[in-house]
Amino acid sequence: MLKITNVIIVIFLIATSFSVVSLKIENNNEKNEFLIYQITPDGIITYETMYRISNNISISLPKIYTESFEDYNYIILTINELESSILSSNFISWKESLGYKIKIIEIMDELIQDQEGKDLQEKIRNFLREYYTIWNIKYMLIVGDHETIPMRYCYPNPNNHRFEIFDFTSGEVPTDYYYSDLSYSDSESWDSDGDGYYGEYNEDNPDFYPEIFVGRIPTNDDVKITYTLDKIVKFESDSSSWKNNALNVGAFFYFSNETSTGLSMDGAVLSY
Ligand SMILES: [Ca+2]
Ligand SMILES: [Ca+2]
Ligand SMILES: [Ca+2]
Repeated sequence: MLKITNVIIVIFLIATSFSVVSLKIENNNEKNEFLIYQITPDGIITYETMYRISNNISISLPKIYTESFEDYNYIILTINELESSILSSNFISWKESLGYKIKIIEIMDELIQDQEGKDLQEKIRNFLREYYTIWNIKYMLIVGDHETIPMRYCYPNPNNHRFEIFDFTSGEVPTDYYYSDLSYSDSESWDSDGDGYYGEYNEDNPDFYPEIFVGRIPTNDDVKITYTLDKIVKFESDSSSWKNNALNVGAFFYFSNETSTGLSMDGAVLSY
């Protein structure tokens, strides 16, 4: 009977606390053994750790329990100096009205700076790798230019590690996709051969399947940032009919009837 009561107390404390919880057990049994649960918005998940607690001992629950209550599916990564330009726009209130849970992260935050990593890019990626499942991150918007928040520089041709500015035969290719494919550590994926050159075809092994979706507003100009974010809001919130008359032209692949000769494509007809 006491065990059941204790389990209920544990669940109650975890569910209502957002800081580290200290739990005091008071009963006369020699020892109690019970499960501690992690509760998420999706329901109750049994945490695999089982604690054995003796009389009148206080335990502090691990950080993971409290952080699991944070749920941010939309991260904005920026620097302190640009945060006000983001807050000046209607972007966050608009996205929240759509149901997104937004958190602004600055690159100097401990969450990033305390990560392992030989450069800022790897620290950012390791932060994302640690938190994308805990917070349910689905989207990250980078606000800042490439010098402020660098891309990962990759070398798809493993025999061309050369970089000369304005030389288009240089082998260096910058990409934010590095922040999107998070499945494995750098040494197991983006630089699996360990030579310090990322994304080499046939030598490194990113899996190219995104865990989160990454975009960027590539400027440090406050006015342009606010303008761009409000423009996105204006576009997304506009439901008028012109949106049904737009064709975004680009490359498309793997359509039906792809191998037919002539101009016939997949048979789709555009209406206007
Ligand atoms: Ca490599
Ligand atoms: Ca290599
Ligand atoms: Ca992946």
